[in-house]
Amino acid sequence: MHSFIKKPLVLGAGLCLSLSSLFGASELETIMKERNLSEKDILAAAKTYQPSGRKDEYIVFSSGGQSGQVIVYGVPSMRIYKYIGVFTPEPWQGYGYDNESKAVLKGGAIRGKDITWGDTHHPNFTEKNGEYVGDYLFINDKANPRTAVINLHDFETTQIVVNPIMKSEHGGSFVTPNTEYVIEASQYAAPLDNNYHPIEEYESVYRGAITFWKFDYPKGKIDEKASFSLELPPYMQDLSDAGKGESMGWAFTNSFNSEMYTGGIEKGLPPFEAGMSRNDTDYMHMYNWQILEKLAKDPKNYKVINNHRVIPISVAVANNALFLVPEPKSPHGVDVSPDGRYIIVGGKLDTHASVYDFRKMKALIDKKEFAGKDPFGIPILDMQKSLHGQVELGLGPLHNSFDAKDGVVYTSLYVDSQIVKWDYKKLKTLDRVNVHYNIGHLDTMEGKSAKPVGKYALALDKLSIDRFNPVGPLHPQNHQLIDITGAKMELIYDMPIPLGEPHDVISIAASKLKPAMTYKMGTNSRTGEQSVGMTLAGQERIERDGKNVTVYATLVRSHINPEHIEVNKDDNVTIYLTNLERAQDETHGFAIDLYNVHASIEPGKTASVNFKADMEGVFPYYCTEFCSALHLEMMGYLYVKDPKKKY
Ligand code: CUK
Ligand code: CUA
Repeated sequence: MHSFIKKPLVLGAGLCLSLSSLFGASELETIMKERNLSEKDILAAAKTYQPSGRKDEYIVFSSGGQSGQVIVYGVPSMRIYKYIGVFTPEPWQGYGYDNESKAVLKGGAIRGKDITWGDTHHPNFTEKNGEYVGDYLFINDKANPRTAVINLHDFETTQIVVNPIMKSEHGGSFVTPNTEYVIEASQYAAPLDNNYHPIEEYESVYRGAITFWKFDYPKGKIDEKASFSLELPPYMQDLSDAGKGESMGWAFTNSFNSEMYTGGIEKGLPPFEAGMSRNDTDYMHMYNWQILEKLAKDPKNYKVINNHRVIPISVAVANNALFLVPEPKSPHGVDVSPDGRYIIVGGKLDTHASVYDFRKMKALIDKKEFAGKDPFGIPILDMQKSLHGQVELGLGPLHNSFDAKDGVVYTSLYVDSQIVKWDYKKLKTLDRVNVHYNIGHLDTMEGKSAKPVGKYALALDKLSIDRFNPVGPLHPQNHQLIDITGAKMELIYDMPIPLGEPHDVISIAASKLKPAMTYKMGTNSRTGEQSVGMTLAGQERIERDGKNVTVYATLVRSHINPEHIEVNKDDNVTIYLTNLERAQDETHGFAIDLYNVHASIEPGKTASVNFKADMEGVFPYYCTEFCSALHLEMMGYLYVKDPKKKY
């Protein structure tokens, strides 16, 4: 430590500075000694620390796992900026409490049942020519097959669509290069209809599927009617990726139960895990959505299941739109290279990553040279003839993310707890770094786009074990930041994630995001349109129509108008709340005590709350954001009178 102070410190930018000329050398030395910090630690801190007011260069959108939310944080600081309510009510944002967001969550109800949680996995941006646009984000719910649209104009969820045929999914939400479709692949095979079918019908009735959600860009919404699906064998489809560049029009989906094993541990049969990993290979599905989209226009090419168009396997095969390629058993991630030529597959139970060459696969298809057919008549390409090559990376390769440097990719090793840097063209490993512990996904900056930046890698570690202060048996997960600019990868930050299992992240240059600071006055943020309840100063009023009471209220520092609302017991009360502020960050909240009512009203927004006044009494209401020195005075009273009683 002593020698470090005398030695010149080499800073990240290659700048050579004598430390003693920068700081009181003795003070830094003392802190380093007291906190037991090495020179490497000081460098890591310098690479990640943001002085107050300094902005991050990249913004990361992370799945919030079982919380059903999306987490937004910055790189390199790893500071968390926001949790976005997506599949789950979120009180701070009024998400699931005001009428506008209730309508969004209602879109996620399944067969009439409200679902109040989600298992979010893969966030993805809208794309243009395979590059991230940064105006919308999609994320899937594995548990309850759903896809959500988040408008990055205000970082609010504006739509949830329910998959009409799947009972489980995983390979969502992958976006085609010009956001033509958002791809959602099923996971556990199940009947596509909603009826009971015994497991004996597994091969005849249970199915996988790919749904192509049509994104209506001008509306910023998924068009459910224009969306369709492709039927697939019951192979337990997994992750997916859309082709780009020379593989434009194609998409790729892994699977892990080509055995079509149906379990039965309770009857003394081998468990699923054994039966599903018997074969040496499983299948990568390769399908052409440009052909399928044309097929879906003609009723003779599809069947209708639950009011949704589904193209049968046989139709896809007859039109050269569906093929299988063997891949090492129980694969996981499938990632298309930035130029679209190579497809990299990680095999959980294999030490290799397999690099497929789309050009070779396409040539086999064009020549109709197949190695065979699966039981459903799908042509199978020869594995060796499809491969560019395989590289031994280590134990449990899962996911891949690309570098700006041609041919360079980073792969997570779940079992080895490492990230490997390697060259998928020259088929050789370059470097490896330990992570803590059991990494799932990883991400390099814009690393899954057609123009990866690289620069930093994020390791999304499933276990943190001993990395943080203990907080009970349920440990936080660990997102680690790695500097990948040099020849050696350097771990520079650990961030505990206290919210679900954040499977996957996607990163974007902060400069590409252009969020609004306030709303146009009277905006219903979930539709983007002017609210019917927009109320300007002087328009505040209470209207009664039989038992329906509608309040048109405004909020501005530091009062709510009106300050007294009187209704009869069992009235149906709707309160429109317009925040008249034009200054940024002057959000007002609105709560009615004891009535389970809350809303967040950002400047310009109109939100509404609705409740049945079924409790008699006096109920204070107030602003829940500390918005001014007279914030506590920003209040009023709701009076609920029983019309049958004399007071
Ligand atoms: S999955 Cu979790 S580590 Cu859902 Cu993308 Cu691979
Ligand atoms: Cu408005 Cu506190």
